[in-house]
Amino acid sequence: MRVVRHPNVPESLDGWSILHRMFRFRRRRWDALDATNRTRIAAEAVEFLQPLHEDPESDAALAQLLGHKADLMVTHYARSFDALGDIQVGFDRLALSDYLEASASYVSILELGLYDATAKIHANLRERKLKPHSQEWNDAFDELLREAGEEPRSAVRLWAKIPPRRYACFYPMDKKRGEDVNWYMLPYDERAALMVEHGKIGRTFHSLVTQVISGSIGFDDWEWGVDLYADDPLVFKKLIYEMRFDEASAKYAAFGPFYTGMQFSIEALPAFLDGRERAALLQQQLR
Ligand code: 76R
Repeated sequence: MRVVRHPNVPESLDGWSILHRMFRFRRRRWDALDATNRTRIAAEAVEFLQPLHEDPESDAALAQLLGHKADLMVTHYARSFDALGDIQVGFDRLALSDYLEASASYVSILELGLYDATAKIHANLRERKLKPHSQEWNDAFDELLREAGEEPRSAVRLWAKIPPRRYACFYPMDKKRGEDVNWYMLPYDERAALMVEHGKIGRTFHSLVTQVISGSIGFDDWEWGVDLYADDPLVFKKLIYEMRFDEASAKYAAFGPFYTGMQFSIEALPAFLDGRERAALLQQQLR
């Protein structure tokens, strides 16, 4: 997408369109249903969600949430907002929707921040003495950005499926824009240096947590969505606490509501709805 590249703005690589939906589950009403209807309604939902999970063009994942904010989080990945729209309508058409009440949602696009690469691109174009925002400058910019996006590591992360780890934590966040403390008024190099520090702390948790950062400026009420996935929920507490001391978070971050819970496979949806043994949920391995 051609836009005027301002040297103060870090570029990003953009991947999946993401829709998070949180629902309250009307368990007492569900339990009042007879077994035939429960089986039929649950099977219809599985039949809708499983192909979205298996399709390379999309993904869908479920998590049982803890606490009063919601009982079920449905995460959808798609290639476009249009496709997310179709998925939203399709889900709402399921008979299961009679037993769900939307309590929150979040719209974002998976992003890889490019503080480092953007600075390098601007330096490269300055060296080549291209006139800023001329046709040649724009073309060279697009070319360098495309190269960054084609790096195998980036390409994989932009279109990776929802991490199949048992514990999930989602929260939206902002970088502060206060009168005194304003991330967006910091010089580029300072922000870049803070992000390097942020990345260093993050990487000490590399194998313990899988993070998915999605940008939501212009789409939703906060600026980023943060999804964390781990095999042990304590990892979230340790990681997020540690980051609180890092300047990028300590001084500049503001957080929205946190949603925490356990992912389970789509095949295990009937077991979740019926409130069957936890073992039945786990038996269906996430993949
Ligand atoms: O993508 C990368 O791995 C490169 C380094 C990196 C960037 C650019 C990175 C690494 N993050 C980046 C960007 Mn992050 N991240 C958060 C939070 O709770 C808090 O205090 C903040 C919420 C966590 C827990 C986290 C974890 N990160 C961002 C951005 C965009 C900012 C911008 O563009 O201004 C936000 C909002 C954000 C927030 N980050 C990592 C992690 C972890 C664990 C890593 C290392 C990943 C790994 O190596 O596996």
